[in-house]
Order: sequence, then structure tokens, then C-alpha cells
Amino acid sequence: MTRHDDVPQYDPRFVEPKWQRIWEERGQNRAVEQAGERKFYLLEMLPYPSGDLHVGHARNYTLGDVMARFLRMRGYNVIHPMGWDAFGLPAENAAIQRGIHPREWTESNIRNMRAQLRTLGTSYDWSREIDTSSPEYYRWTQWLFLFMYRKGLAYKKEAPVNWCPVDQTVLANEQVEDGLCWRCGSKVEQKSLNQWFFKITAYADKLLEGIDRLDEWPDRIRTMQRNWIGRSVGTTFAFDVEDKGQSISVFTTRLDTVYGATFLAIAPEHPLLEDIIAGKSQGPTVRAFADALKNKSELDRTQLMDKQGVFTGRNAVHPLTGARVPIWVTNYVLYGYGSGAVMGVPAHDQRDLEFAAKYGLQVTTVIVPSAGDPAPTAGTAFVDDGVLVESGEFCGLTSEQARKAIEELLIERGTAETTVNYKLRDWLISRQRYWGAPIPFVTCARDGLVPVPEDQLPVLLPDNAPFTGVSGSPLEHVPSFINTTCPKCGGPARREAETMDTFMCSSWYYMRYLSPHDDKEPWDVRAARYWAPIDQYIGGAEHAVLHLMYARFFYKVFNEAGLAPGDEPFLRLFNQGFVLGENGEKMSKSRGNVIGIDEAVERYGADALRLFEMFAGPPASEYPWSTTSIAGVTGTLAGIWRLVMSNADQFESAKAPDGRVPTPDESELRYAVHAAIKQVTTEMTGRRHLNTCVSAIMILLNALKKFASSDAKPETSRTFEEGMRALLLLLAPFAPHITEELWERTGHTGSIHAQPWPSWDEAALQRSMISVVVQVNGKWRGVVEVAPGAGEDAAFSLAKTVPTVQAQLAGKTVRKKVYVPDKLLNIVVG
Ligand code: ANZ
Repeated sequence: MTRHDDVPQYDPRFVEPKWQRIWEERGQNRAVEQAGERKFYLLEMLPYPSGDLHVGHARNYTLGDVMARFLRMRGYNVIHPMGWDAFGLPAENAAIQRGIHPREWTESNIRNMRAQLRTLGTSYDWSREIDTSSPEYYRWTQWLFLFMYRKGLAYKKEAPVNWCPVDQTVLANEQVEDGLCWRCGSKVEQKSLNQWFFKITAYADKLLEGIDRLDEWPDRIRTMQRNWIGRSVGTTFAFDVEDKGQSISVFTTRLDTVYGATFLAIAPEHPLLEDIIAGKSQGPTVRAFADALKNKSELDRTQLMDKQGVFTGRNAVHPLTGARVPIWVTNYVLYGYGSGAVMGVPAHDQRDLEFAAKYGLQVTTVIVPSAGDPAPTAGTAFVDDGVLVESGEFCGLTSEQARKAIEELLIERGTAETTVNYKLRDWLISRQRYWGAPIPFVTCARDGLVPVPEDQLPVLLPDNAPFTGVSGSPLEHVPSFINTTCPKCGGPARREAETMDTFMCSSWYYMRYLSPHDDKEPWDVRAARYWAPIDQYIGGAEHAVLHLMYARFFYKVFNEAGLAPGDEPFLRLFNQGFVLGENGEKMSKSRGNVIGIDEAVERYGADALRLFEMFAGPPASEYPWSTTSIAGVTGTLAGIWRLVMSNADQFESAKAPDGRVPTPDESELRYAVHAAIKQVTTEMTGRRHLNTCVSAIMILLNALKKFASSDAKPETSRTFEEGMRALLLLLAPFAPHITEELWERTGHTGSIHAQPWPSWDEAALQRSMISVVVQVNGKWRGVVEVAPGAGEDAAFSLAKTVPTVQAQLAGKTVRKKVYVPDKLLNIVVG
């Protein structure tokens, strides 16, 4: 047998690149469709190539990779691709600030990040890599834009955008900080521009209904998606405008409170506003107030400002009481929701109450918690359902009964209807930006808006736009791009100067992976029928709403067009937690606590980094980077290396059946081996607390070490060999390099990652006796063997027969016993 001292040291700096190269050369991770094989589409959200990856990013990719390797060993045909969400603002900002072309900046970041992902030992099928900013990719993004247009799901209309009057440019919402331009600090205005939209609202109900079936998504994300869609059912009904022969419709979900309506509030954009103020002395003041608001964003109006309003000088007539209610223009009623007008019920709506208090409007309580209750105290609105008071013939009804009864009455009169409203808005696609996919349309004086024919795609992004960051869309300033001919009439035409929101690129990329080099179609529908949908999606919870909603929308459209199987793209979703800096703060450059992947791999090796990431906590929780625990897992890996290398000969010699009865140590070890296999397998297929898998592997390592160093160890032992083999196989997904190297060094042929996953023998887990540790005053004094689940008395009587325990008890009084069944008995004496 080899002595420990003779074992060569484990050197990840040699072993890791060696195997990365070999796996690549063997094409080991290539995914090939195989009829009849169980497929598994495993995907991590594609990264934005921002430059460098740190150990927080590594966690996401390691998680995916551990799953991929595990599933392959479980016999799945796994597809595990990777690519780059490469269009977007940071590249353009780098161009503006540092004069580097966005493509150059993006490509160099991709090179760097690809290398970093490789050093982690991730088993991607790199032959499927995509870059959303390459013409081969965005040609199909443009194709899909036209596809959506053909389906009647893309349209152009005037819509307000954030506009910086100093930089003369449109700003994305994220570029508006507290209402100010992020770059020059000037006050951002709202400006109306003609823009492209996707009609995601047409899918609101389908998107909502689909969420119910996504039972392998985190509940939190499902709730966020439901709230984002924000379906609400209510009543739209009319208030006549006094002396005008017109009426204002309001949308309410609380028709039961209608007798408490003491004013009407309308949005500054309301189309009847001019009619309402016509001939009124308040007219100019109202108009000025409304115009000032029109420049402000929704966020500004509803969250950053106090509630404000002005009286229009005109009243409306309450449809049930005939009372005159004043019409006000306010900042908190949004034109884009419901009908752009609300009935103000200050007693039962907090916003209305604040508004009424500020302007001295009447507050009338019409709902009480239960019959006979007094009106709730002033100051806070009573917003819950209750029982109606001061409500004419409806007094005494519950809120629910009243909503129905009042709605029926108004519907009968022909002035109301049941309405469903959604918070979800159509998806604004156009961006006044350079680094994105050009929108494939032209405008011609004769034919108007004309789609670019499919055979003329891609509409190439020109290289030479001015990156000054000011004055509208950069493409407007590239005449060779803008000026073109109309595909219909051949006359002069102008291209769209705008590019697409990059969420468009990431709404369909998971389909492109299925035939990434296809130049006939965006993806091969046959391949899609085999691989899609995604079985497991992994990524950050920050994409809970936008990306996941847009991708679901697209997929539903694909499915209806027969291009994809099933109507949800991501069957299971997993959000990994953050890795914090060693100081417990969020990892960020400005805090100086970033640990880069390169640095960590260089110091500890990829396997140690991977093992740390999986061991430090369950996948969804956050934890800090810890030099001590990474040193711990490095020690574990070194221990495995020493154990296996110094017993390498066992793998050969133990193969022949020895025919002997297992020793007690062997039975004990066999229990440990099968318990580990069972635990790791159950976790990996169940709740996926991968940290407990790593502990199970560590426990198995200790059992093997104990066995190896025991004097009673037989010369060859099949159980020991079985245990070391299981150790390597269980560890393979977590630490792919060291296990592959040891697999080879112990005389195995073929990759460890292509071996079948071990299975456990339930019989090995049926132990007749269990060892219980006996302590006296907290100190280890011996072990007793008891039947599983034995009681304290049984354990204590046995303990008293152990000489080392007897010695401690002699002449003392037993004061207390602490008993943990199947584990420990602590006897407190004094
Ligand atoms: C009167 C009322 C009384 C209301 C009451 C609530 C409580 P959700 O559930 O979000 O759909 N609303 C309607 N249109 C609005 C708009 N354009 N801008 C701002 N608020 C608007 O909320 C529906 C409620 O939001 C409606 O019900 C309306 O106020 C308000 F005790 O009507 B309610």
C-alpha cells in the first residue's frame, strides 16, 4: 500500500485546465437530440457582458453546472447552453465616456467572461453560444418583430417618454433619478413621441391564468407577476356634468361606497377638461395646473408629490342622490388607468381622504364595520368591507351585497357596466439608442410605414454613429443608414432611427440555442419539439417581472403559431441568493469588497470555489464570502485526494469477490456509504438544499478515513472500495476536476461525468443497533449500542455498564440526564 507521504500533492492549477481542455476536445458537453432519451433543458439566464464576473455570479453558474452534471449522470440528455445578452446601454455609455466602440467594448468583455466561465469548469455546450448583438442573431430578432407585426401584436402610437431638455435625449426610467437626469441633473420632462409597442395586454388573461399552473416557481415571483398584471374587476358608471349634456365615466372597485362620493377627480389629460372649464373664471388656472402636470411622470405625480388639485368651477350630479359634486383636476388620478376619472370617497379611500382634508371637501361615512357601529374615527379612512349606512335603500346591506345590488340598478338604467382593468400596459419597444437591433421598418411618403422584407434582413447597424449622448437617437445622424428606398414603390424612404428594447433579445434567446447556426429560420421547430420548454431556469429574482413576463408572452405567441410545444417557457424557476462581501455588505466595486472569479480560482482552484459556493448555504439564501470556510473546503478536497491516492490500489484488488463475511467496521461503513448516496440523491431531486449534499459527502469522507486508519482494516475491502467510488461519484458534479483526475488515477476508463449515478441499497440502511455517545458532565466517556429509538432508561442502564462511565459516576449523585434519542446521552453528576 502506498504510504501517505508518497502521495503527490494535489495541484488544481495543473489538473483543472487539463480537464477543461480534454472535455472541450472530446465535445463531452455537446447536446445531441436522441429520440427516446429523457431530455432536460437546463438554463441559466444569459448574462449581460458587463466585464468581470465575481464569486457572486459564480454561484449562479455553479448551481446550474452541478445540476447539469448530476442530471447527465442520472441518464438525462441534458442541453446546457450559454450566451450573451450583448446589446444595451452600458456599452453605449462606455462609447460616450471612453470613446471605445460599443462592439469592441462588448466583445472584449465577452472574451473575458467566457474565459472566466471556463475556468469554473462549467459544462456548457459552447457550440451553441449566442451573442444577441451579432447580425446572425439580431436578424432573427428583427424577423420576430415582423412576426409580431403580422400577428397584429406590434403597433405604433404617440406615447410620453422621459425627456432631458438639456441633453436633448430620451431617458430610460432607470436613468431618471428622483425626477432628474442622471447625467446632467436637470429636471426630466415628459414628451410625446411616436413609438412602437407590443400588445402584451392582449395576453393579460392568458399570462395570469398560466401563473396558476407554474407551481414549481417561487411563490413570491408568482405573486409579483400577478400584481404586475393587476387584474381588477369593478364597475364603470357615469356622472352627468351639470349644464353640459355630457357625462364623466368613473371606474371603481367599491361601488358600495358610492353614497359617500363627495367629489369627482379627473386626470389633467382628461378629454372633457376643456369643455368643463369653458366659460369658467377658473379656466386659465386649471389649464396651467393641468399643463404643468402633463410634463411629469407617473411616478412623480403619484409618489414624489403631495396630492394636489384645483376645482374646475363645475359640478357633476350624483347618479343616486342627485347631489351636486364638485369636479376637480388632480395629480393622483392617472389618465392611463380605468377611465381617467374617479369618484372621490374620502371616508373610505386614504388618497381621497388626504385630498379632501387638504381642500376642505366633505367626508361622509357610508360603511361601518358592522351594523350599529359608530363611524370610525377621522384621520384614517375605513377601507375595509362592512355594512352600509347613509345609503338610501341600500342601508343594512353588506359591501358585497351592495356592490351587486347597486351595479344591477345602474346597469338597468343603462349607465353602468362591469369592467375588468389591468395594471399591465403594452410593452414599449422603441429606444432612442444606438446599441440595439434596428427596427425593421421604413417610412415612405407614398406608402407610409412599410416593413422591411424578410429577405432583406438583417437591417445592419452601421458602425459609424456619433456617440455624443445628446440629441435624440444616434442613428438619425447617419444619413447612409437613414436614407433608403421604399421596398414597395422604390421611392425614397427613411428607416426607423430607433432600436429595440434589449428585453426583446432576451425574450426568445432560449429558442435560438436549439439551432444557433440556422440561417433559414429563427429556430428549428423539430428541435424545439424535442428540447423545449425549459425544464429548469436559474437566475436572479430581479427579473421576477419584466424578463419573465415578456418571455412568457412571446412563448405563448410562438406556441399558438405552432413554433413551440406547451404554452409556458420555463417549467421550473429557481432564484439564487446573493454572495455578500466578506464584510457582510453587498459585493460592489465601490465598497471594495469584490472577489473576482479569476482571483478566487487562482488562489483556491475552481473546485474549491464551487464547493464553497454550494456548501456555504442553501441556494436561495444569501451568505458572505468567507476566507475561513473556503480554506475549510480546500482541506476537504486535499483530504479526499490523500485518501483516494493512498488507497488507489484498492480499486483493483477489491474487485474480486472475497467471499468473506463483512466485519462490523465494514457494516458500519456500508451504512455510511448508502446513507450518503440516499441523502445526496434525495436532496438533488427534491428541495435541492445543495449545502446538505456537501455535508453528507464530508461525513462520508470522515467515515472512510476512520475505516482506513483502523488497525482492524482488512487488506482488501470491497466495502471500502465501494465507499471511495461513491465518494467520487457523489462529489463529481460539485468538484468536477479533482474527481475526474482521481477517477483516471484509480484505473478507471471513461469520464467520471459519464458514469451512472450510484443508487443506494435500502437494506444497508436497516441497522439493528445504533451507537449512542455517552458523556458525563459534557465529556465523552464512551459509546453504547442501542436499538433505534431506544428510550433514555434503556440507554442509561447500558451506559452504567461501561467501565469508563462507571468510573465517573462512582460516589457521585446523578443530577440530570440529557438524552437525544439515537445520538447522545449526557449524564450530569455532582
Ligand atoms: C371609489 C373608491 C372608493 C375606490 C373606495 C376605492 C376605495 P384597483 O384595485 O387598483 O383597480 N381609480 C380608478 N381609476 C383610477 C385612476 N385612473 N387613477 C387613480 N386611481 C384610480 O383600484 C381601483 C380603484 O382605484 C378605484 O376604486 C378608484 O378608486 C381608483 F372606498 O373608486 B375607487
